[in-house]
Amino acid sequence: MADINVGRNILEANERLAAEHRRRFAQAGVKVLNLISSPGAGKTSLLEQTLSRLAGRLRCAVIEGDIQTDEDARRVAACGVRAVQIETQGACHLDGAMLAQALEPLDLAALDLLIIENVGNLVCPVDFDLGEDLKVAVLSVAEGDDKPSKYPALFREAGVLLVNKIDLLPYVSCDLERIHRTCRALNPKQVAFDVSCKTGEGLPAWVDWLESWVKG
Ligand SMILES: Nc1nc2c(ncn2[C@@H]2O[C@H](COP(=O)(O)OP(=O)(O)OP(=O)(O)O)[C@@H](O)[C@H]2O)c(=O)[nH]1
Ligand SMILES: [Mg+2]
Repeated sequence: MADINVGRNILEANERLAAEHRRRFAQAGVKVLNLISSPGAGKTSLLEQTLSRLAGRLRCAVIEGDIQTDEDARRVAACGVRAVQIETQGACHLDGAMLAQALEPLDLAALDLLIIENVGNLVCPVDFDLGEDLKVAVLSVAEGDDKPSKYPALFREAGVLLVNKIDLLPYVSCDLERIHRTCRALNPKQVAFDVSCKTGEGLPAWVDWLESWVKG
């Protein structure tokens, strides 16, 4: 019983921080994405591909969440975009307190779009609101078409679904239509894109949608 209360207190404290972050983002006029997937689905690859296509169109920055290393922040910085790394030292998700620290060096008013790459995990990041405008779920076809039904919370809450690695479809057993059918049932308003960060297929449609969403 005590454990349950501790869990509730942690989530309530996070909700308060998320509300503060949300107010701050709105005041600065910056749109914020929370990018969530299991490890290796392609979040950083998607950032590399998206940010290079958005150069000169939107002013972007990235916050990278990883358990350890600043490898992903260095990959993003190589695209010419400001990246702040959070190393959670074991925590399997980002929370509002970690985000507050990562926001310190950023001038939010000088940005159009802030993308937060969460720690690779299909479950825990969904419970921790970061004050974002939109959750974006990334699922790679190599993970299996049963993932949206087995881990429904993310696919219910995400406003956008990106199904990545479609270049691998000939080599893996994945019913793409099953993924879309399950996600449509969980969230009928969800916008979906099938993409490959390796071949570039599907990425222009996603990037155009993102630009319109930020400017809209
Ligand atoms: N074939 C193929 N490989 C891809 C694609 N996108 C990413 N990869 C590969 O998948 C691996 C993981 O990609 P990352 O972008 O690092 O994945 P991530 O989700 O950021 O991983 P974590 O940050 O560790 O959770 C890398 O070896 C990428 O080159 C794709 O569309 N097709
Ligand atoms: Mg990554």
